Amino acid sequence: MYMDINILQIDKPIWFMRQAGRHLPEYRKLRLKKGSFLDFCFDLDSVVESSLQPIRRYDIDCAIVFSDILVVPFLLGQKVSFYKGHGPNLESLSFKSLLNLKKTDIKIKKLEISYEAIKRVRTLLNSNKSLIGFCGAPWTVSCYMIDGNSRSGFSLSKDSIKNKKLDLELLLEKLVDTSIDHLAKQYESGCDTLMIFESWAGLVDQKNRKDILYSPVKKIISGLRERNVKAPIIVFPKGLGRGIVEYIKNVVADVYSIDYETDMDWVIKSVKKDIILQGNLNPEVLLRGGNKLVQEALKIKKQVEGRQHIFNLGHGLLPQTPISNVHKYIEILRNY
Ligand code: 1CP
Repeated sequence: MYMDINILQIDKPIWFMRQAGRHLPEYRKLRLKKGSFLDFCFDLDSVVESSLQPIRRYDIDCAIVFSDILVVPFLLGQKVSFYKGHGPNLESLSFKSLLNLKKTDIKIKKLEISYEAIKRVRTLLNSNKSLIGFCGAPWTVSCYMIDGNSRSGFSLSKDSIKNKKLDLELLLEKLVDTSIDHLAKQYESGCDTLMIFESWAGLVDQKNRKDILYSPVKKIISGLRERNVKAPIIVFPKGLGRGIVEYIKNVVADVYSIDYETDMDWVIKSVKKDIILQGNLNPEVLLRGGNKLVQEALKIKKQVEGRQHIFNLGHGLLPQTPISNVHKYIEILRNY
């Protein structure tokens, strides 16, 4: 598919992780029409509408396809449920069963709705806006597959690095293949930019990062390039602190999203000027607003002067964030 634009062709673009869903009243209203979260994710009109809502509200530069990183285990046949207020819950399975999971035609059909939604969003989105497709990085997705939920801090997953590393690596391989397919299909359907969320990078100790974090993500990126996917790829390894610099050296991507706990000044000093960064306002600051928001917005603008940069948060937009704060932040970034 021919794309007019991608995120790197927009001057200092602005968007927010988790901009769709969560804080918008129009999303909550729409969400009420469907029962389970997955029913919502696999309903064409709901996905199209919720992906476009933040663009209509804020006229920001990028839309992200409404979906979730846990559609991948679902696609592999693991039962996934979302309970309101408790987050996701995945069927408890042994490693052997996890490794035996296979894509089923029924599940693939469901995901076709996401790809159809991407085509529809692309036709409805102004041609100067970017459309982002995404998936979770293999380690982060495996954390949910192994532990079933995030309540115990992924103790089983951490334990598998120590005691079942070979099994874990086989699971990561499986997720690499499925993620390449899923991202390539999003690209072919009209996403001009792709993002890989590694929300739980910080759980992996230094000596295992090469095998558990870097290598699977590198394989996804090279697999996509082999399939002629030309979209810029944003990676978001959250929680590495200063380890982000080693990550940048090891994983060649187009953009690195920096989390809110990492000092942007320090990252900028530590990497070459042509490394493109995204982020990293603390979502709490956006939620609270006031003077602190103004100061932080001016600070990030100054920090990235003279660099190519993507304005965003250092993690997802929080559900209680007032809409007026989001408007204020965008206004400062664009006009002050
Ligand atoms: O009923 C609801 O509305 C459920 C809330 C919800 C929403 C709105 C979930 C459940 N997922 C989503 C959408 C979603 N998730 C998007 C698309 C919307 C957008 O970006 O605006 C994206 C990109 C995600 C990504 C995602 N899901 C991540 C990575 C980013 C991050 O926040 O670290 C992770 C870890 C998930 C898992 C997940 N899905 C849902 C929840 C509540 C969680 C977190 C669970 C936990 O760890 O406890």
